[in-house]
Amino acid sequence: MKTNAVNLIEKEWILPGNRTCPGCALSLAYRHILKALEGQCIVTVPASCATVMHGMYPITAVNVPCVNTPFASTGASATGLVAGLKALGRKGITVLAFAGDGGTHDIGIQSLSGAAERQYDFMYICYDNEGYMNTGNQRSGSTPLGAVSGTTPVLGKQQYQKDMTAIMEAHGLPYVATCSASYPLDLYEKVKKAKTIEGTRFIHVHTPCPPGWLFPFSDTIKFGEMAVETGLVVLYEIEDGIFRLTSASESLARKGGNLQPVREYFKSQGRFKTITEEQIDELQQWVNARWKQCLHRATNL
Ligand SMILES: Cc1ncc(C[n+]2csc(CCOP(=O)(O)OP(=O)(O)O)c2C)c(N)n1
Ligand code: SF4
Repeated sequence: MKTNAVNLIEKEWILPGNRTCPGCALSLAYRHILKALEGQCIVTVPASCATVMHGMYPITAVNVPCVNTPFASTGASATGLVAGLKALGRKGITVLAFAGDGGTHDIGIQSLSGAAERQYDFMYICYDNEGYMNTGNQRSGSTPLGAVSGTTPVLGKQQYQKDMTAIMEAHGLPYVATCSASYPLDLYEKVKKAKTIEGTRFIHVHTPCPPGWLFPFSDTIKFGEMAVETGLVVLYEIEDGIFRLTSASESLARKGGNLQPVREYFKSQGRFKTITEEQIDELQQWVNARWKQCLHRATNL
């Protein structure tokens, strides 16, 4: 039976009173990830908003064992945990690496790539708030073209986002997927599926961030949905090379494949205050071309 809001597991592994901002999509995503793993995991987390959420020893808001690892070594830390569990003969525990886009697309990419190439048996989930948010929003490899940040303060970022999921797919992984915190049941189902697969599994989760993106705290879900409805984020999974659109992206494709224009998404966030009409047009063309490729690749339409 498909999971819905009524039959979703009730137990919580994220306790009340954590230190994320109001409207934080990272905490919403993490809540559903831990539900899907039923708490049977050891997490390794590099410096990030997720570390802040875990809290300072001996007080924590997250009821699973966690290693705080240096920024560049999340992949290496995960391989160590896998080796440790193997040496102890412990089975049924997922090693989960949970890192931001700065810790994944940029600073942690070499240790992640090495671990994935060796096919270590762990799940890596990157929550993507499109910047180094814990330190006040510096630009990352995943910050969108045109976004103003602490390190792109005047003109906004001049480069496109790095497609981390495509990079991980190129490692020949048994499972890669994209998700959005605005579609938590899709995320939940994907983590549940990934839990049963052996080898390195990579899941990328889009997690809007109100203080970094400069929109009201109450609009987190709306912006996550807009990203999917415009095709800026496409929800899919690739299992043993088979590409499937899922959730809202699958529905959009089935209803004729018409995306919402991207303009409103950019115009309603403070971080895009300097974006030009040319950049919006460029981004629209980029989205259209990528969506066409996805429709072409999808095996489930
Ligand atoms: C080697 C190293 N460099 C810089 C820092 C400072 N630092 C801590 S968290 C952080 C931002 C992390 O960004 P990201 O991985 O995107 O996660 P987010 O904060 O957005 O959750 C930085 C730069 C650090 N802890 N270690
Ligand atoms: S800065 Fe953004 S990602 Fe970090 S805790 Fe606040 S809302 Fe969440």
